[in-house]
Amino acid sequence: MPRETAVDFAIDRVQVLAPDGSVDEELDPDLPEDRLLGLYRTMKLSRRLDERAIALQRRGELGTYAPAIGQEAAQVGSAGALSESDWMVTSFRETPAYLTRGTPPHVLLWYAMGMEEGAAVPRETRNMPPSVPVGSQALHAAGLGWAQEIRDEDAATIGYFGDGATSEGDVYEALNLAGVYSSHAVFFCQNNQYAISVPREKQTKAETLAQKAISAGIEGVQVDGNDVLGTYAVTRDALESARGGDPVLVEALTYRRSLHTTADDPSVYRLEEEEAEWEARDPIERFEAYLRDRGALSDERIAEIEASIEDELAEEIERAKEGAQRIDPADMFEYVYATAPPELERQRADFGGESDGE
Ligand SMILES: Cc1ncc(C[n+]2csc(CCOP(=O)(O)OP(=O)(O)O)c2C)c(N)n1
Repeated sequence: MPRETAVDFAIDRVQVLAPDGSVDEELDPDLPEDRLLGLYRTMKLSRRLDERAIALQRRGELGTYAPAIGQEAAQVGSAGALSESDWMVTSFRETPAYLTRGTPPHVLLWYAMGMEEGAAVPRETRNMPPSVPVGSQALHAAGLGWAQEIRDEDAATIGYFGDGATSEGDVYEALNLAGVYSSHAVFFCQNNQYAISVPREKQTKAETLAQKAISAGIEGVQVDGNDVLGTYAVTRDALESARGGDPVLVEALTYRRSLHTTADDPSVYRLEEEEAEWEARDPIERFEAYLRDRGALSDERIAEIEASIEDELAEEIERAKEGAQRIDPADMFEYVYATAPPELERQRADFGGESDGE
């Protein structure tokens, strides 16, 4: 029997807004100017919140915090493409995505302050709380997306995880299950080049992470993760596909410009030259230059936006600190289950907390 190609695969890479400011007309999502400015403000808000959170941690006012500096376009573009009926599953670095979905900064700070209320899922939102176990987010997204398929919902679920997570069996299992059961999942892998100190090259010999979709028989695509128009357009299409029962794996190529968490020092495992290279590709600066070019932003307008962000964060940080006065360890039994299982009720009773009897 002759040897022949059984199946041929290809992985596309998408970029809409190039670093030189040029826009691919065909792929441009053509968002109205107020939407573009909204995305820009959220990216800036997230950057500033991360900076303030690191400072708060250094002063002992916050627990461990994982900043998303450098990853704002990947998250704001993708979360910006979600509709209200879509679910979002996050790991521990999704401040920009939460802000895009309307979670106020003080709630994100509560979580980092150890206040359980910061992990509540209010009825009106469809955002899961952060899930720290690496790779778990893919399983949660596959399951939620499967439920959407069973219920015949016109909605999808996005699951955020990192390049390191793609080495976990959980992610392969999630991709596989999603394919077989037509889960409405979009697996959004932020390839920020490092899993703490482990570089992308040590993670896998595969040329792309997107091609891991192929083994599950689902679509995989790469996008320039520092291009907010690109991440929006690719995620919008992936969500559309997922709502119809065809899950997608998106690999967003980006860079974690700051610390893994406040417990990390990247200078011991990566070179300044590399950091400088990615600084030049900063997602906020790229988008800002584009918005200036099309006349949507001026020095004056930027100063106004920055001032409004400072005011908002001053208030939000105050609110977070006030709320944190109410931290009650017994709250660890709250917010996860609508009806707590008996074992948890037993632990709650041992702990001495009140049971609400649900
Ligand atoms: C199952 C599991 N193993 C190990 C850890 C410790 N840990 C936390 S973050 C991390 C690296 C994750 O890297 P990546 O998936 O690339 O995401 P990033 O942190 O870069 O956003 C590890 C090993 C964990 N949280 N969960």
